Amino acid sequence: MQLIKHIKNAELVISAAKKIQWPETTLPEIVLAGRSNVGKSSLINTLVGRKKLAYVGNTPGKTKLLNFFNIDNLYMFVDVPGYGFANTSKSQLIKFGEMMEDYFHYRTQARCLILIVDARHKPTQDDMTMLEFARYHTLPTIVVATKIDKVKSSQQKKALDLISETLMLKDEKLVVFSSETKKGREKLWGYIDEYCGY
Ligand SMILES: Nc1nc2c(ncn2[C@@H]2O[C@H](COP(=O)(O)OP(=O)(O)OP(=O)(O)O)[C@@H](O)[C@H]2O)c(=O)[nH]1
Ligand SMILES: [Mg+2]
Repeated sequence: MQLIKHIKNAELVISAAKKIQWPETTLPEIVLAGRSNVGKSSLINTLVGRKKLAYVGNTPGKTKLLNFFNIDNLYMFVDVPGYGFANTSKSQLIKFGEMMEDYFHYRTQARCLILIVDARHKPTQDDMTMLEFARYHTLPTIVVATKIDKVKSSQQKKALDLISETLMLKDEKLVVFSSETKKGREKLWGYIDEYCGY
C-alpha cells in the first residue's frame, strides 16, 4: 500500500516564451511532454489533485510557451506545449525544437522527463524525438501510458509492449495511468520523488 500524495499548493509561476523568463529557482524540475490531446493537462491535474490548474495559459496551436508550476515549493512542473499538430509550419517546428534544446541544455535543475503517450496508440516519431532529446542530455525519463481505462484488460499487455518496443525502452520507467480512475498516480509520484531526491 502506497501512501496517497497530498499537494497543498500548486500555482502557475510563469508562461515563458523565452529563456530569460524561466524562473530563477533551485527546485527540482519535472518536464511533462506529449502529443496534443494526449491527456497531459488531465495528468497534471490528477497528480496535483486540482480540476483546472493545467489549462491556464495553454492555448493549443498558438504561441509555444513553457508553463512553470510551483508545487508546494518542493517541485517545479514544466508543462511543454502539446506537439504533433497536423498543420504545424516548419518555422513553428524549428522554434519548438530550439526551445526544447535550450531547455534540456541549460536547465541544470531538470530531474526527469515525463513523456506522456496514449495507451491506445503506437507512439509517433515526435514522441521518439522527445525521448531522444532526453537520452542525449542523460535526463531520466518516465514514459506514462495514459487513458488505460480505454483499453480492455485483455489488450493491455499488447498495448504496453507496442509502446515499449516502438520507443525501444531500456532504462526508462513505464507507468500505466488513467486520469479517470487515478490509476498509476501514486506510482508516478514515487518515481518523481526518487528522481528529485525526496
Ligand atoms: N478516458 C480518459 N480520458 C482522458 C484521460 N485523460 C484525458 N482524457 C480526455 O482526453 C481529452 C484531452 O485531455 P487533455 O488533458 O486536455 O489533453 P492535453 O494533452 O492537455 O491536450 P492539449 O493541451 O489540448 O494538447 C479530454 O477530453 C480529457 O477528458 C484518461 O486518462 N482517460
Ligand atoms: Mg493541455
